[in-house]
Amino acid sequence: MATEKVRNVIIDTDPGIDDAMGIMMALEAHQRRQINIVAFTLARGNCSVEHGIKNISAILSFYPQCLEIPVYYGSEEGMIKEYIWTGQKFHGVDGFNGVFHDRKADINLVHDESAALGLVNLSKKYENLFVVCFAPLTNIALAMKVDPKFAHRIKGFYAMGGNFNAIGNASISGEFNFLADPEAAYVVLKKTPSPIVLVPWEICGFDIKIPMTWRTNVLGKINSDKVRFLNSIEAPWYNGPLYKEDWVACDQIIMAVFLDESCVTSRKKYWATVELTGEHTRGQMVIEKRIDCSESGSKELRANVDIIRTLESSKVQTILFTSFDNK
Ligand SMILES: [Ca+2]
Repeated sequence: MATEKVRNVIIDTDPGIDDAMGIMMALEAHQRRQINIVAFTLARGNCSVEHGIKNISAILSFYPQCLEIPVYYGSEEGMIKEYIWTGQKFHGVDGFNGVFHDRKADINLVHDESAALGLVNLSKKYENLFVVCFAPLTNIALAMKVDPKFAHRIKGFYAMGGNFNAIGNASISGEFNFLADPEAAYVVLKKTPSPIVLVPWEICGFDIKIPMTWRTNVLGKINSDKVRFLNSIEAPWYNGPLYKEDWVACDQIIMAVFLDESCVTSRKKYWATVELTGEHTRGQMVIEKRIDCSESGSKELRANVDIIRTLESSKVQTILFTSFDNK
């Protein structure tokens, strides 16, 4: 039996709280040689890129063996319009809920090349390369614009973003990553040569049922400085309106899918785009559900998203737990 080649991966992130756990899951898998992280590219979203650099430095401080992984500055603004966050900033002033910590590391920050150009150049350097997107898609869209062949060299894109039933979290029908830069999401969906594996907001916010008691009493009780750090930055959310009986996890879920797709119980390919001008619906993902585009479809309506519809919660919990439980 041929052994599967280790997948190379770039993680595009706006390092907020759920990003932090998703990144650590990836770093744990990197140390196990399950995957090979070739770079982090930073985008503005949950926090500014400047805060993002501090946050990824804090995350990487737990992984001194991984400090050679390059970190690229990404765009501090959207493709066209500046996203104005009208509600309270969900990830706090700095992306980590403003929680005090003194974690930092001497990261391998790339000063002379932007994230978009980094994506293009790394795609020429590495085969079997995947991109996992935790952020607004600005860097990815710019890379696709700069080099039309870029996306063709990527073996697969995975992203948390958009919505399946027009339910929003950052507006009535806008999911945060897509709403923060709808033009970027539009470009990425238009230009991707193969369907992007997408975990939409509804899975994270409603459909996956991971009890808060499991998050705090099982995952949260793993005896590890990394888990205690993740607990500390997430804890301020627990008194808010979003967290009731079930935990809300976003970027962790797409990372779980990337690490072990056996947690997926149903998925379907669609043609989708993004609303750019609606008074209430800017940023909403619009999906062609009338026609089956999953196999062929017309040229305009070829499948460009592979939407995860259901996951086996217990399997996702196992992926999360075993990421951090190194016994
Ligand atoms: Ca994120």
